[in-house]
Amino acid sequence: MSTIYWDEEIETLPRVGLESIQLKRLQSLINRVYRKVEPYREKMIAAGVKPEDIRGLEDLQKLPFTTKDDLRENYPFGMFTMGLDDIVRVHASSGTTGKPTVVGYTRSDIDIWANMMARALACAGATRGDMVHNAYGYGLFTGGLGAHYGAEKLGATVIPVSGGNSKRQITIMKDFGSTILMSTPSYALNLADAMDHMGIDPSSLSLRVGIFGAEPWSENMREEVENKLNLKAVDIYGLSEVIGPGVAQECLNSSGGMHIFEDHFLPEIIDPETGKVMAPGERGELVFTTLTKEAFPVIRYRTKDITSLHYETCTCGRTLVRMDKVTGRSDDMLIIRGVNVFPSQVEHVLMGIEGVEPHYQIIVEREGTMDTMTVEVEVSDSLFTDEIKGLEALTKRITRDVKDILGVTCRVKLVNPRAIQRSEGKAQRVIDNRKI
Ligand code: DLL
Repeated sequence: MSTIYWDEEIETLPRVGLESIQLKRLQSLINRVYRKVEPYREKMIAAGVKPEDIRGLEDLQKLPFTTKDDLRENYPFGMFTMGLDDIVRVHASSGTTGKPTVVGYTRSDIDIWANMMARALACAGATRGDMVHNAYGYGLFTGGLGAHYGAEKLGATVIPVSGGNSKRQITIMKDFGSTILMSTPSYALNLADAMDHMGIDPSSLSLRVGIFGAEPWSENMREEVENKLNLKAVDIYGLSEVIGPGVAQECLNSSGGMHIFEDHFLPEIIDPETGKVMAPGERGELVFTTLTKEAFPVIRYRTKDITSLHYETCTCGRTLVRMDKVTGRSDDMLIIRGVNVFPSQVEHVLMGIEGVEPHYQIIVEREGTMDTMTVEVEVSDSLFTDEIKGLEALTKRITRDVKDILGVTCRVKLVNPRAIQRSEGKAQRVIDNRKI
């Protein structure tokens, strides 16, 4: 097996071959789910669709969507296709509102997941010789265990360090010779900060690749992390409802975008308003149907993540479709005085300005009937100790750039280095006080 592919045969298959595998798997899935999961059957009956109506991949569009609300209404195990005897693991995604979403895996699901993660790691350039420093959180979150099983499957050596205790992480990185860092991009920056404090030069470590995901991060943030940690940073995407991490992975010498492991996860892009399927290249909401999962398959699951799909063969040789970086979630989109703002756009503006640190928060408030947006951002040590003039100029520059690029007026608050709370997992970028 070549090191750049975990499964070359499937990853470079001409698309007609791939589509024929997808169709067979889709038909068998719909049959099984119709028989075994009442909420799916009821929705299909209401929509007037029967399993035998799925004759081609385009017939997928006849099926109703599944949303997080469907999963919540059937909390905790109501959407499983089988009894708990055959379920060997559950995970849950922390719901910020309402109940969490619970997902279940059979032994075969765990195997498929490990394979997908091994494919993701190979796609990111990992080999058996790597020392994988896994700083995704272990627990109900799928990041830690998902990455762990995949790295073991690949035959690499895993350090199951989980999130937190950054100083200890750096000592381990140094002593064990970690070559691949897996964490959220925001936690990777915390590690870079801690390294700086400890007076450790990242080029004295063995890190060569960072596999970062679980939250949106901009191209400017990529540059920042690459420079601060002296590694090549690639993006990994996934969500618990679909399997966890390892749904899509950016390849090391990417021509842009993350390869979706389409023989297992069938993607569509829809207009979030109308539900209409959009053409390749158009931006919209990503929807997934899982083709091989046993315990907890999903049909047309609306992720709320905004991206687009590209079907041209990649320079790496993979024929698997590529999804663009996720710019945000449709439910993360802030509407400030009528203007749509994604936190990632604010990040893009901030990271393009010298002296600004990659640590920020957006605070949204309502004053009377007016919504206000305050961007709180850390500035570098040197700037903070400089005269006031420099800070004033920087405040003006950020306000102007946000206005010019996003079309919205914001307040800017420059804060001391390390004033903004650090995350060990996913960073909280937005504090929306309007809801309270
Ligand atoms: O975050 C799974 C994961 C773990 C992915 C580790 C990558 C690495 P959930 O907690 O269910 O699962 O959150 C899923 O996180 O719908 C996106 O909104 C966001 N997300 C995940 N990966 C990315 C990414 C894991 N690369 C939700 N870019 C998804 C942007 C991402 N957003």
